[in-house]
Amino acid sequence: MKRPILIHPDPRLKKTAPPIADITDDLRALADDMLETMYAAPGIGLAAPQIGIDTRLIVMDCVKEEGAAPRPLAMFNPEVIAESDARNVYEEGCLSIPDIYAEVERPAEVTVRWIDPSGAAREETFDGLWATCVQHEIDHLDGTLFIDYLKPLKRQLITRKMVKLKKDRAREKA
Ligand code: K1U
Ligand code: ZN
Repeated sequence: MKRPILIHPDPRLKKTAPPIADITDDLRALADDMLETMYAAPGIGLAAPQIGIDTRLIVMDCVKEEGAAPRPLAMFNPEVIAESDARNVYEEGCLSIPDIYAEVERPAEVTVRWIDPSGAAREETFDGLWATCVQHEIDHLDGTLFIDYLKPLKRQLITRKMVKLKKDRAREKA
């Protein structure tokens, strides 16, 4: 089932989500809903707080090549356990901040540990877009948005735009 995505500003996007104790069938179904929501958006990642769920679950699939097999990942309690000194700048977007893109600098490579839907512990080193995306998604679990890395004035301008967008959308619905 596709879920509605929260738009910034929203207090639910600014919280630190608590860890998951057990991978239940309900959480596996939530991961499936998040993947469906992400692909439909379309996007390459999604974090549970973006659909108003206060828990440490992210999904992503950064396969971009036309005709390549998809690689959906659902990560419970993901954590960065190592990062490269080398940095990478990528123009990021966010499904909670539609149509806004800005350059953000982050570690070029990160090693992430997480629990997969079967309950198994996994570890992998990501680079390129995968590294950017997994850091962006883990940030969501800690209440951080990519605009938090921008200068305050730019962040304020974007926030004002989003307030207007939300008002316009609410008016269209009424
Ligand atoms: O977390 C999110 O809001 C999802 C976000 C992930 C992300 C994008 C770019 C850099 C870092 C993290 C998105 O998916 S925004 C949409 C997007 O990037 C995209 C949409 C369609 C095709 C390809 C990319
Ligand atoms: Zn985002």
